[in-house]
Amino acid sequence: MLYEFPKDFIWGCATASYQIEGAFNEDGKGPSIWDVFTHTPGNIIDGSNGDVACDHYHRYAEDVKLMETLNLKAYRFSISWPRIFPEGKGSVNKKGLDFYKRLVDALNSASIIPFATIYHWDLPQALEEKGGWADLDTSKYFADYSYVLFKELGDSIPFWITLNEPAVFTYLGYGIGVHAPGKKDSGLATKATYSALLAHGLAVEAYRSLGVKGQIGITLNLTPMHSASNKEEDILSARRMDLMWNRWFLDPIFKGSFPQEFIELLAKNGISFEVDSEHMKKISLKIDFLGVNYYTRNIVMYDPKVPLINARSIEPTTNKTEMGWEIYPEGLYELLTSIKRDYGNIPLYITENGSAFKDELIDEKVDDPEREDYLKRHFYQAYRAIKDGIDLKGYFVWSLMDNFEWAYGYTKRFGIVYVDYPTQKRIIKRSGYYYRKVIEYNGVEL
Ligand code: IFM
Repeated sequence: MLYEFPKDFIWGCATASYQIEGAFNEDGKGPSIWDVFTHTPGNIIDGSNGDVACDHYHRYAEDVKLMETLNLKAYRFSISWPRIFPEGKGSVNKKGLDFYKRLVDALNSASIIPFATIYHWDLPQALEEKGGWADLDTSKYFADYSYVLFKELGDSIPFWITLNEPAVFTYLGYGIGVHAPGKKDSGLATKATYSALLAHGLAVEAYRSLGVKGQIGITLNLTPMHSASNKEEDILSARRMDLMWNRWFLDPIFKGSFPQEFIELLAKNGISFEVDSEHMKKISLKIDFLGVNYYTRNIVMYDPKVPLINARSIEPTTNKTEMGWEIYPEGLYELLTSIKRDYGNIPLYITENGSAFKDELIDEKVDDPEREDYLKRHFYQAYRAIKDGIDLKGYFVWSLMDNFEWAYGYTKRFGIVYVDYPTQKRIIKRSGYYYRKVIEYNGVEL
């Protein structure tokens, strides 16, 4: 049976600048925190970096053709801040801006709707040296950078996403140090969450001030947190995990306040957290949509050894992807319906969903039934949510093509297109052909 999606449903794929572009030091681009982090031995599992990645900077035209072959209606990409402002602020690097103009022109000519993410983790290193996201000034520089993008590209890009997954780049980058800039300090991480949210708000304000025709939102990685048992300590642990990863970001944006319960937990752990009411007004400025990145749920248990939240997620032993993440499609339905219940019927886009599996190139083909199955089951849950009145408007598969998976380097492949890195050849996987059919039928067959 074919489960059909609404007529104007937007099917797309997503990528991010550092993960695919390469050309890390070309045409005046300045270094980003990821250039510095990957060039420091020991940070990336396979010792690799994004210097070349998928060489998309030089191959974007070929990649847009690939998107046409896949029938994509939209493409979500990110803009590299240090390509536009090599030092993070100051004067614009015209050559960097021109790259995105060429890309967006190619997309528009192919009738593929551009969704631009302003920040997907590649902070200019020069700003990190001034304190990075732990410094409030970064929010202001981000707003200035966004303003330039809206002015230069606002007419040709109808959808803007301020930040991708602020929880990940702040907690992993400043709290536990497994992402750039590699800092390990919960206090700094908390400050970084605040400046990141303020940056988002200031960018929304800049967008509205220009009166450009289009929409603006933010992308959050949201994870249903399930308690490992009925024991009170596990239930409370799951609650703290939810507060830290989900509500710490949703509440300020949609309710105009940070969860008091978590502020108290921070205080008990010696982390002070000051909130300025003027900032809160900016952070909670109305947005046009929420981008949701969904990959899995977490099953959470009490663990006194984990600082601050005394909670950890249990690693699944079966039914998981190469990332070790449980395959749990029902969580997508649960998440979408809980957003409506707790925050209202906000227009939503799934801005990322996908999976890493061991792919093998055999006779120029990649047979990846697990990824096809993963996608199919998640599409069905999205369908259910729409049927139940959720205002879900689009779905972006992560990722268009295999790419640099942060601390995992090139060891994990998320693409529906295989990238043969030595030759840079793109080969559409079985899941890519499957997705093309889903788009053609505007529905999922089960
Ligand atoms: O590759 C990342 C992406 O950059 C952000 N969201 C999760 C993906 C898979 O880990």
